[in-house]
Amino acid sequence: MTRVFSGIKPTGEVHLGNLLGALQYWVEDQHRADSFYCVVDLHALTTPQNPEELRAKTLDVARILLAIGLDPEVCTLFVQSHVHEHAEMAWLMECTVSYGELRRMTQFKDKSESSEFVSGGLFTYPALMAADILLYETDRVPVGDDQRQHLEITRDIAMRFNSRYGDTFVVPAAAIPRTGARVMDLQQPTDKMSKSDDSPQGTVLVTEDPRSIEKKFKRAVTDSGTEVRYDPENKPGVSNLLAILGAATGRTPEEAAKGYGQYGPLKSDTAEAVIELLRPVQERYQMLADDPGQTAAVLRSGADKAQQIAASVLARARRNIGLLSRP
Ligand code: ATP
Ligand code: LTN
Repeated sequence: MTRVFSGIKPTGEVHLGNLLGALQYWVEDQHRADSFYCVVDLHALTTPQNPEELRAKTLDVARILLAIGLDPEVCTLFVQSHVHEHAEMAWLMECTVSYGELRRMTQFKDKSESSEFVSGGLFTYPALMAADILLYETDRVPVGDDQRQHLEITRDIAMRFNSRYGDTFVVPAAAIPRTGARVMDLQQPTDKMSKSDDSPQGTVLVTEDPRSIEKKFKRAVTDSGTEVRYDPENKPGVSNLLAILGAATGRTPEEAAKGYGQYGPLKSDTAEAVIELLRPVQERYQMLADDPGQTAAVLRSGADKAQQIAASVLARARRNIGLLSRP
């Protein structure tokens, strides 16, 4: 069976970009592949976090993943730091990737330019991500378009390790959806919707109240002119609404554009489609919030299951790279 692995950081709140660009595919994949989904708390540490908030967010993101439809009977859901093999494997990856390769990562450039404190971990972030993926003999990694470069570097690391030290890792493929792959900020439609950027009016949260969602879409920045057409280059605002409407209703943005002559109805229909998409998710989220033990139990058995695989792949990598086994 195909093995799928993906991760989400417990920084900020889960938003519509996460859902349409990645998480909805996780839910689909769990039924056709052996799927591992991870709340990557070690990756969150690459930027300074408040300890209490990080702990709470880690549990909260797991709850949201269950609410959107991940079924712990079918897939494996766990927290990255609960399986210590990730941190250890990351070191082997850091020593396999080159400085030049890391320096070319655009996410590092973007994030480091806008931060006061740039950690060493932010720079070596892709090595930890490669460790996550390679530990599970992953065939396919469903991610949003922004992760394309990180997937490429993971493949390069795997191939280099295999050619230096013998066959050790499965070389994974990216699975990037065509529609919804990059949901943009409603106020700045040339930037991606993001958890950690400070743009509350441009970001729609998965747990957000319907009235507030409606307001945000009503105030979404559109483009000059009045024509409704999918043209991300010249009409980024309208195209983003069409991409969201399409992804929320299972159509392409071009199909979603049909029949609209004005921006107003497009905005209200998009808001309605999003509210309907989120309604059952929010109901389940509330039920899980009322019973925190349920999510904790899922994470405990998820970590046990993940660790069995991670430990055996790490042992193979340690052996092949030449580390002496503990006598
Ligand atoms: P941050 O803003 O802190 O970088 P993020 O919102 O990008 O976080 P992640 O935890 O890094 O979220 O990503 C989880 C998944 O969501 C990834 O597969 C990522 O590609 C996808 N994703 C994130 N933002 C968007 C977006 N605006 N459009 C589509 N997919 C997205
Ligand atoms: N870097 C990713 C999160 C992430 C991930 C992974 C995704 C960490 N490890 C492994 C897929 C597979 C991000 O910023 N969205």
